[in-house]
Amino acid sequence: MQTRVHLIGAPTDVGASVRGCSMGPEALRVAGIAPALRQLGLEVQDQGNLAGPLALERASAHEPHHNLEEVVAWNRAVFDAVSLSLAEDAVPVMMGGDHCLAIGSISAVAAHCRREGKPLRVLWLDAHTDVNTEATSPSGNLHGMPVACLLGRGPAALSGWSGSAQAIRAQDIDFLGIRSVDPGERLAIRSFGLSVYDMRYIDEHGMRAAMTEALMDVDDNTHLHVSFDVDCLDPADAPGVGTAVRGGPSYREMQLCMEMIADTGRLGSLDVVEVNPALDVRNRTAEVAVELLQSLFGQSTL
Ligand code: 4U7
Ligand code: MN
Ligand code: MN
Ligand code: MN
Repeated sequence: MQTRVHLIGAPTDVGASVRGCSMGPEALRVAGIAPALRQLGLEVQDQGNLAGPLALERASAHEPHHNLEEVVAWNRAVFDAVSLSLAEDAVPVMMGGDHCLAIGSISAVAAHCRREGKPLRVLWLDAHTDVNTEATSPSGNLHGMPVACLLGRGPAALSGWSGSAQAIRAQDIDFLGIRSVDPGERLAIRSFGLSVYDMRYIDEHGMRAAMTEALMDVDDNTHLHVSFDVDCLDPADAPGVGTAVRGGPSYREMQLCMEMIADTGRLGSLDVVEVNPALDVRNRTAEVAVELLQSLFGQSTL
């Protein structure tokens, strides 16, 4: 893995209806994300926050995509920042912010991989599959649709950014920790043939088996992008999230997941999203996220 890490804050909550994850980047800084990674010998540069529009209260509740214009603006900034960081040979860490920012970050990563002729694999750690479309979304919130956008099923304004209609192919992404799937998402999972390691799978086979399979096709040349939605964790460990779902992986299981990713040595870019300090208890969720990132970047006990 490269030793240079760029921390990039994207304080957006325009993709969510529960406000507050716009405070996420600062919560991660207060939890010590930069020193925690420096301790591992990484060269860490905090680039501060990107700028973008606020989630304004307006009569948008009936639009099919809430705050579409704002989500586009944020993602343009994210796309540019991630592109630049990858061109400088660093590992960009997008500190969210809500999960809509993965549209911009993964589109930039996909474009980079295409230029470099590198295979891309995406690991989506989340309670949700985020593969809703305008037609299936129960909420209209774009943080529930980034995967659909990346697979070429989003609104035109959020499509084609990587230089191809689909930023990623269905076989390039694996989901882990899933326990909340909307009816329309279930159909999308089947029709795309998405690889989903849901909580039942983890219960029956264990985190080790699930991760071994999810990481199977990662080779020496692979760029691995991890999109870490902190609501993947059990809400007992990570209460500061807007869309909590009971029954997530334990703290230990999540540590193993991160350690196994670190073992590949292929981590090329990362999103850490959906930390919502307004709902948190004494910044516990950001602290847990930082501890997990230490494992993701290679910390081991012995
Ligand atoms: B997150 C939801 F209906 N599926 O689309 C939706 F349950 O980025 C939740 O994973 C989406 O936190 C959660 O609104 C988005 C809902
Ligand atoms: Mn989620
Ligand atoms: Mn797979
Ligand atoms: Mn998500």
